[in-house]
Amino acid sequence: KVFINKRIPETGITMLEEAGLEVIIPENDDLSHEEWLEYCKNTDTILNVGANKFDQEFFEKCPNVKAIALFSVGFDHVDIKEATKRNIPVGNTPDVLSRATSDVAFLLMQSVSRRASFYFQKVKDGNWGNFDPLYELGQELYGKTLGIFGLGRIGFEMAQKCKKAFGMNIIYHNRNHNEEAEKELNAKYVSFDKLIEQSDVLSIHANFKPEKSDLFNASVFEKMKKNSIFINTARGGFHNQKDLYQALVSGQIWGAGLDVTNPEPIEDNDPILQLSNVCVLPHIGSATIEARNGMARLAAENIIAFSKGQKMPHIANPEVY
Ligand code: 8YV
Repeated sequence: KVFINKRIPETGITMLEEAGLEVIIPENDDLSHEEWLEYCKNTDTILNVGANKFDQEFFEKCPNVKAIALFSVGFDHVDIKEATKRNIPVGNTPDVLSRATSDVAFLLMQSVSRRASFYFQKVKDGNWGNFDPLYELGQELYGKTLGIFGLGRIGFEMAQKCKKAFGMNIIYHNRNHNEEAEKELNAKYVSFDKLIEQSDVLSIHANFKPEKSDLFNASVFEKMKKNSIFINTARGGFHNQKDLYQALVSGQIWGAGLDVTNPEPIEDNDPILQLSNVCVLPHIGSATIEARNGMARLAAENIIAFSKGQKMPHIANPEVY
């Protein structure tokens, strides 16, 4: 039995059924936390869509769970230590969404640099405006410096696009050196301080961990360039949204593009939504037909491997083996 809390692309469901597994998808797939827990208690194998928390409470209340396959690459919502301690493999969906997510980072960068969402809103409001040589001008990105925080698969794709499209210089800060990026993209490893001081566009592509909460806060925005654009398509927890708002209003930085917010969904009255130098999207990084099909396939592969007593091929806690 596999419990899936929300309908995923048919490819994944067909794979599971053809492997002889019984798939349980609730009619109403907008479950409350309690309803979700109730389903989890009665299943041993879970394919999970979204950011439901697999925390101490979960593991205590659902002692029958034997495997978790996430429909996401990120696993910051899972207590990985606890899962590993309990011998539970946690699968994820890397690679298949790297292009789509980096596309959104690239799109936000361009939208902000040319004020696209602001202008689109004006047109929709029936406010085309008169030609004004000085009004809300954008800035070009050619030859500027892209700083990547967390240069893994998604960061690499973003760096590659920016290099090709705008000839941008790439600097990055990461746990380890990324030799491929250094060789192919001439990317330069720099300290965190240098990253924030030198970037014209700063884009986050790291895995989120609680100790990284609010890493991008007032003291960081203060050190960034006045013309800089802040892009976050990773997790909203990385930035302090109030500090970001202040930095944007005071002109400490030039603009921001967010596909992830803090909290999610963003509050309707968040003043950041009123700013002309901001573009906010509702966490659509992986929202393409191609990426979501790939995610469904990888999650199904993980469940099928587990059901056969094999190692999950895409695993967030390989140490479980
Ligand atoms: C998912 C994501 O859409 O993969 C991730 O980590 O953030 C997105 O691709 C989201 O987590 C829903 O499962």
